[in-house]
Amino acid sequence: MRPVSNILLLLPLLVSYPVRAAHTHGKYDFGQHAEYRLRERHDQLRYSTYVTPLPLVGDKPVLRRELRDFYRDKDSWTLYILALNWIQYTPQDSLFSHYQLAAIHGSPGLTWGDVDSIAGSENIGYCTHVSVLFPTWHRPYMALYEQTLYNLVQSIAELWPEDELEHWRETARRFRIPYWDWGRVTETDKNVFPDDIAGQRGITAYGPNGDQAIANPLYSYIFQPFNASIFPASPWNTWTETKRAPQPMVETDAVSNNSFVARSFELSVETYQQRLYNLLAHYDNYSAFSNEGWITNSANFTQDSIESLHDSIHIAAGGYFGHLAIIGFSAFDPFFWLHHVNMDRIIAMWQVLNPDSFVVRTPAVYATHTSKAGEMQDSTTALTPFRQNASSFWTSDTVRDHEVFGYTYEEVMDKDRNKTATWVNKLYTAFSPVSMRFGELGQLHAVDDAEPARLKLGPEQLKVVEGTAGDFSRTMHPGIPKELVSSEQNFTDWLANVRANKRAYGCSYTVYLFWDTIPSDVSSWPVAVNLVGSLGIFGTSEGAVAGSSPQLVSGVIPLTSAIMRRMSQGHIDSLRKAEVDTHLKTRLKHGIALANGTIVTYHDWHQVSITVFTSTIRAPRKPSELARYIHGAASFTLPKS
Ligand SMILES: *[C@@H]1O[C@H](CO)[C@@H](O)[C@H](O)[C@H]1NC(C)=O
Ligand SMILES: *[C@@H]1O[C@H](CO)[C@@H](O)[C@H](O)[C@H]1NC(C)=O
Ligand SMILES: *[C@@H]1O[C@H](CO)[C@@H](O)[C@H](O)[C@H]1NC(C)=O
Ligand SMILES: *[C@@H]1O[C@H](CO)[C@@H](O)[C@H](O)[C@H]1NC(C)=O
Ligand SMILES: *[C@@H]1O[C@H](CO)[C@@H](O)[C@H](O)[C@H]1NC(C)=O
Ligand SMILES: *[C@@H]1O[C@H](CO)[C@@H](O)[C@H](O)[C@H]1NC(C)=O
Ligand SMILES: *[C@@H]1O[C@H](CO)[C@@H](O)[C@H](O)[C@H]1NC(C)=O
Ligand SMILES: *[C@@H]1O[C@H](CO)[C@@H](O)[C@H](O)[C@H]1NC(C)=O
Ligand SMILES: [Cu+2]
Repeated sequence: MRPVSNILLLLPLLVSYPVRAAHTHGKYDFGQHAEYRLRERHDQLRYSTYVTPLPLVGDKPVLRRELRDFYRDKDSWTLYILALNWIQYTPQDSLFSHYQLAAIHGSPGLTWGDVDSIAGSENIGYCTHVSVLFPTWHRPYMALYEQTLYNLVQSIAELWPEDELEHWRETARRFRIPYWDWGRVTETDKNVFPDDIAGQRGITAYGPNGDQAIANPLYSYIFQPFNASIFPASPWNTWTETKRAPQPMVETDAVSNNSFVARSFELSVETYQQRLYNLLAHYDNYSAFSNEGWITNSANFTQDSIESLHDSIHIAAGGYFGHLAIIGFSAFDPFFWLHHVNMDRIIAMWQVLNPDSFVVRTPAVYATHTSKAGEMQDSTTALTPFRQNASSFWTSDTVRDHEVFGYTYEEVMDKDRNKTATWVNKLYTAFSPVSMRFGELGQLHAVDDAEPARLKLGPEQLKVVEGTAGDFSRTMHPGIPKELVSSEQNFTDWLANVRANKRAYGCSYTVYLFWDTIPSDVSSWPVAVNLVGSLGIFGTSEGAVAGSSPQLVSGVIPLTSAIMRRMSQGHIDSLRKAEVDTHLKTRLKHGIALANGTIVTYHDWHQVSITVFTSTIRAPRKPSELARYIHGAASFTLPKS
């Protein structure tokens, strides 16, 4: 798009690569000649800011894989790490640097690819939130990122010696970006958050120029160079790299605590998995599923949304003060991309299950770089700044089928409802009475007639579902008699519906539920052993001033698994509604913490309400069928203190 003279192509010769002295590990050194070739290739990208489909392999779209599976494929991993490291160390003035790709999303509000801002939106990103375009806008965004890495990977593969070239070229052709499934629980992958992969600052990377110590591109992004003025406040304007759960919290020399993040995911995967299962099984309307805007006519049973669940993951992975927990800073953290590719996979799964429901005309709640709040959005709205060609931007209609970009996911590759449903049952029922049902049917290992032949989950995954895996003590509750949980193949599902004002505090915040006592030290809340669940809300400073209208959003904290654990510990005798309600009323405590670790006193709870909702759910009769909502009723609203 941007006219570039040939002279510019010579510039790379003169560019030197800043490696910050403060960091002992840095950029992979490909060698002088190779660096030049790569830089030249990377710079050629600026001829086009189109997002284009990646080449198929064997006439088929290529699978995007889960981070931990991808990690075990050592050569693909090598190419991925080298390409990530390269874009992170590409100077920030390049359109295809990690910095500028991330800046499309939020801060500092750059104009990308000459797609200009409207007046008043100069300082905000292009991303759409609380919007029917939330799922579809991020699809070409991830594709642009994938295409950038893919192009680099093709060039990096060329740097190996002649006798290895064919192998590396073949590996490169199959390159697609990985995703992080934060709902995945297996015995081999003990950490839901892959602390073992992302937790060390430095790693040894293999490459065409041998093994080298480099900065781990999944640990942080180190700004190139750091510009304090893009961050309005302390501590971010003192931090030269992205951080997760930084300790000591606001100090300039704070260090990410990835093991804290890992611990909080270990405790919360139970609620994330129940939310995900419910979203896939019970939400059949795109408007309710797609975003967290409180759709007033939405039933009490569909108060959650994929966007709200996505917010919770962001805030948990960022921790107090972490970049991921702040909407405008989040894309700088390398985990943003892994999380959003997973979001895209979940959305693709939902689409296979609900092929007929999609974007309907709805007004935008928030402004973006190119659009005003209140503007109507529909399936033909341009998803800026992602161009399809010289005359068109991608739209929700043109990205409706993800395969248009040349990738797919194992769970949706056949676009067969029964196969996708089977995957949902296999992957996300470890903390649901649904797994009891499968255990009873003896169908965990049985190959259903509709089961995809490719379904090859290891025995370790199934063991978890059976509740026999030693380390997963929070897993489904061995020893609870089935009669106490379900009758006529139905079971009762408990949810806490949370309605809140996104603008209440001018920053992100989290609603927490605990059993019995609220821990006094707020920094321990995400990892408290008596945590029932939490709901993270991506707050905005917009309209935080008095008199501005509230932006109501809704989300859900599932309670069923926590109640069953309570029962297995002897606190409740049965799952009869009256008994459980009494227990919840007297023993469930709730608190709110802001992203900066401030506890909100009840006096300052603005427009936050938590209502317990119970429903009767029909368990599936076979693995290719999902649980079904039958009826439900609001039980009671939690008192403020
Ligand atoms: C730093 O960021 C500010 C705000 O975006 C911008 O105006 C300024 O030009 C940047 N400085 C440098 C050296 O890039
Ligand atoms: C990091 O988090 C872990 C797990 O919660 C905790 O045990 C450890 O003390 C924390 N480290 C620091 C430096 O805060
Ligand atoms: C949803 O629950 C609220 C109480 O929290 C109740 O007032 C309302 O009638 C319920 N709506 C529906 C559609 O059942
Ligand atoms: C989904 O809900 C929206 C908003 O309430 C409505 O306009 C649309 O018709 C519904 N879609 C389907 C497929 O029912
Ligand atoms: C650009 O893409 C649109 C939408 O698919 C298509 O209708 C149009 O013909 C294309 N234009 C060019 C110049 O290729
Ligand atoms: C999916 O399963 C249902 C029954 O559970 C069956 O009627 C239907 O034919 C299956 N569809 C496909 C495409 O296999
Ligand atoms: C169980 O589910 C069936 C529908 O599948 C329904 O007819 C029946 O009333 C439910 N039983 C109870 C106790 O809710
Ligand atoms: C935390 O954020 C709130 C709202 O922005 C602010 O009022 C409060 O002073 C902050 N507290 C700390 C310790 O930074
Ligand atoms: Cu996000």
